[in-house]
Amino acid sequence: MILIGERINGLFKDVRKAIQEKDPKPIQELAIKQAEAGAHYLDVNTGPAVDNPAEVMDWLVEVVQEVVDIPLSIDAAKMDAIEAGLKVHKNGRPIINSTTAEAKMLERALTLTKEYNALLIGLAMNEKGVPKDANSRCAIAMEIIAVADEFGIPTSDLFIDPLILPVGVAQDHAPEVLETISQIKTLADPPPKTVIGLSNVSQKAKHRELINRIFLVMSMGVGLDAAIVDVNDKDLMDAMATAKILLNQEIYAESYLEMSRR
Ligand code: THG
Repeated sequence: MILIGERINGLFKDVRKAIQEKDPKPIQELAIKQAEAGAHYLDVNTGPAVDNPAEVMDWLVEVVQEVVDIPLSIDAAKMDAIEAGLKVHKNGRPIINSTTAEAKMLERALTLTKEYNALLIGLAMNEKGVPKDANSRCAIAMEIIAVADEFGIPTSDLFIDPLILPVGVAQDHAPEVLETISQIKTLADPPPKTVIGLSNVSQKAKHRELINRIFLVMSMGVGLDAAIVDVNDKDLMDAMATAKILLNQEIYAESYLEMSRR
């Protein structure tokens, strides 16, 4: 499993406050804590409440790179903000998070993917929004895969995100997302990777950690490759380690859980 740490996101109050006060400290502490917990990438998102997202993204990326040397997932709704992050990114290959299948945005994202030797997350949504059923999500994924291929981007550099929504808002989407994850693998050879923003599933719900944990292992069971998660949630990480054993992705030993922790 490719782990992308979710915590540096302006959706979180502490991060929003640090951004407003231009205080690098809390952000750098979160970066170190997630890298130490085993994150392979750190997602970096300014949050929706800033009026100069490109400037803030530039600052966030610089601040994070002062303390960790893992690559970043540059997460923004506006491609200008993503490009600002890519310009200053220096550790390995960044992830562009993300593009929809909307033609203009997709072309710009693919151009940046090439220019910065990045990986790209393509969302299973277009100008009309997120469809419910797996077949429609896969059809959109296929469009992204086809255009990426025209741009000469290897499918293995592409992540498809079926977009999981809060279970309290769109419960009927959850099984469709699982079905999408399993079908994506049949769309191309080699197939693209799959990724989800796990914590979306439990937003506004009461038993957040339990819901996250169960949906992660269900998604792993249908072939999920990567997830944007709270890598500091110990029960979540234990559930993941156990799922890897049961999926025969790691060799079982009595001490597998201790070995998975660091
Ligand atoms: N797909 C892709 N990227 C994504 C998402 C996705 N990036 C953002 C998001 N979804 C994944 N990251 C988060 C981060 C935080 C939360 C959910 C998903 C979250 N935050 C608390 C909340 O909103 O209730 C913050 C509250 C607090 O301050 O504690 O739930 O799907 N490609």
